[in-house]
Amino acid sequence: MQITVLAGGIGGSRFLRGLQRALEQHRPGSEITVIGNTGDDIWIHGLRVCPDLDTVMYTLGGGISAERGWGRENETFTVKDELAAYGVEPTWFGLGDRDIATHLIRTQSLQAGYTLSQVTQALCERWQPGVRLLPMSDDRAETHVVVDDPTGATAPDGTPLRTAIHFQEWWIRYRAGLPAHEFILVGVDTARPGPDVIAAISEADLVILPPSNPIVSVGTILQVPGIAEALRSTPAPVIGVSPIVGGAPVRGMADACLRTIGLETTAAAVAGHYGPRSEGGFLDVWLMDTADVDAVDAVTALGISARAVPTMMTDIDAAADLARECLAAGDSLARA
Ligand code: FO1
Repeated sequence: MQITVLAGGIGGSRFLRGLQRALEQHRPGSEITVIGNTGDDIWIHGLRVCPDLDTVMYTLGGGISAERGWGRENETFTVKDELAAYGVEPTWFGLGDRDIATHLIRTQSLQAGYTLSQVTQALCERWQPGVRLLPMSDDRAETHVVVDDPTGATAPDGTPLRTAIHFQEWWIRYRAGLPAHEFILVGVDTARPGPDVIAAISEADLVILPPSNPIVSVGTILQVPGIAEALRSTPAPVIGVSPIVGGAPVRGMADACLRTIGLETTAAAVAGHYGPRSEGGFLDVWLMDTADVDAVDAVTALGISARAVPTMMTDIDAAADLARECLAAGDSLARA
């Protein structure tokens, strides 16, 4: 069975670990292709950092920091502290010493002319994540956030001046606490889907939208020209899992992202945002947590089949149970 997952960082990676476990038990020989979000990518001290690709690679490769959910286990931040001692900005980004090796190889390889897809494949040779990890694009497409100027600068008429900061600065330095007026995917107009990305969606037996951030992770992937169209038209069932449980994001700050585009922080609102396949949207089935069982009717009324199942991935077994629910939902559609 060929399964394609559009994934962001921590939530998507945790889901993927469960999916691997579920497939080992129920569909051995299946293959997973992950289309990874590269909108979070950033140049830091001359190094190209790809947070969501690395989070998937480290999590599935066994190198992730379980405590943080990102970066390496047994990490130290000596270089970061030394840079700060020189007064070099940014000091807000958690650049780990072990992590720097990944960024050095990636940066040197990109500068030698290799594509991000080729570099990612080479890095995965070491980590053996057990999935095919495809960047959504080999072209630069970075999420920037339009905010009121953090210094409080105003125009002559007293209105706050707006500025665009990199998503990582908004997310890490400001903890998504600066009201975001808009997300802009810089470079997306000329970005092309990475090699094999469209085929991974069109030729899949099942496509899953895991509980990643629907705006700045899955939403970013869907903005790369050609990808949304491929998802709308794939013959494969498309199953989504709500990242919102009981009116709050399970992790991260997706609520701040939903607010920016005027969506309420509910499982049903996110389902509506993705939309039903039958009306040009992306979802055949929407899995929400049992805490949101009351929203099943509202989502069904949108034209999306909805189920309430346990979605809290408290450990790999729980993630595997959730993955099995996705497989079952896909089966029920494939037979239909
Ligand atoms: N997240 C943080 O909250 N603080 C950090 O200092 C931080 C550093 C970092 C370094 C490398 C990396 O791959 C991820 C890192 N993240 C950090 C997580 C990252 O900002 C998020 O995982 C995604 O970009 C948003 O999902």
